[in-house]
Amino acid sequence: MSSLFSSYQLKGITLRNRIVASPMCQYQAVDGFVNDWHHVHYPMLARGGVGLLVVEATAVSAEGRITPGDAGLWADAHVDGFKRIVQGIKEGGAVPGIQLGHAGRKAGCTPPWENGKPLPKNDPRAWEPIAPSALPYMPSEPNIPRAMTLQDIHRVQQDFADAARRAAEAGFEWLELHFAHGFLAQSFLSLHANARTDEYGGSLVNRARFLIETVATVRQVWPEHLPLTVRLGVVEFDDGAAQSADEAIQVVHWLKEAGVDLVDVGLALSTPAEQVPWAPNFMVPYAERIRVETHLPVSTSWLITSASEADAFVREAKLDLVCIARSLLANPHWTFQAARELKISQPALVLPVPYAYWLQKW
Ligand code: 536
Repeated sequence: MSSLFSSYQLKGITLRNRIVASPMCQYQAVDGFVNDWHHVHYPMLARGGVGLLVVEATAVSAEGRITPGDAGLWADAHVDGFKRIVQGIKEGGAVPGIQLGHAGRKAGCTPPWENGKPLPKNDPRAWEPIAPSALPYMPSEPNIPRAMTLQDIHRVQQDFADAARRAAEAGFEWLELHFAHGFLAQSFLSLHANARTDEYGGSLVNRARFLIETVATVRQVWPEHLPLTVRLGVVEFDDGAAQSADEAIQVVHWLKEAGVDLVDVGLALSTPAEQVPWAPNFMVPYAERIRVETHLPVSTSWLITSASEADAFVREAKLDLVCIARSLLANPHWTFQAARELKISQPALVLPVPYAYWLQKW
């Protein structure tokens, strides 16, 4: 039986345990370039003992940034900074992963601790977002995006592939495409954002086309032996919640055919009218449903904080991997404490030698 501290293999990659450091935006980059903030932050999380560490949402193009501080991989010059991060993560014993994204109509905002709203048009840092249709996310804060032409669609798909190639060059071994949270890919799926009348709008297969084609394009450049995963928003918590969850099953089947190896089960967040039922572990049942009905491995995040519950989700085959986010910011050694709590006999396995030595009799 698998448990939280069993190793896990997907394609040619083996994780030391089932704990994933979930991607968490830092908004500390400058022109997409990572810096000392990231060079300390990521190795610290890796040393804490996680099996997989997924670096924050990294923009595939400058206009795809959520904020001016997003990390980016839209230029070859960005690669070197990530090489150093990859090295630090590996030295910490974790597998280095990265999430690639494009924020679509949610691009061009201030960081959430300023107000998270669109930069005013007259701000020198502002830019015009692009989206499936010219529909803003916030009716009250109009930041009307430009509707993408077919040429834009194909260019952004190529941007995803180019960024994936750079991620592989930097040494990342696990790729997650951001298809959630109302960002570009999710907004193609959502009727709240997509009013297109061409082959990228209307029916479910048309609304899923951008996602499926993007996976297929990335799969061509991302090494075959390395996992290609997506974070998919599988439920829109609005009046259509049941329908969006049913549709997600079909979309996952298509993504699987296109080459996806694992789905991280996330939220759609495509409309400010959402009513998310925040509660401990609330996304786990959705992940389990995707796993049972599509036979793809799954992970999920969102208010999973207890080691014994995380362990039970793996033992009961509800999740293959458990993503931990804010608990790891609160305590980068959450994994070590989880190992103690679960009475794992060799906690040294999840600690660097100098920490393991001093903590062994502690
Ligand atoms: C959703 N967010 C997701 C982001 C960036 C900002 C916020 C992303 O996927 N890049 C979120 C809601 C509540 C708590 C944490 C994250």
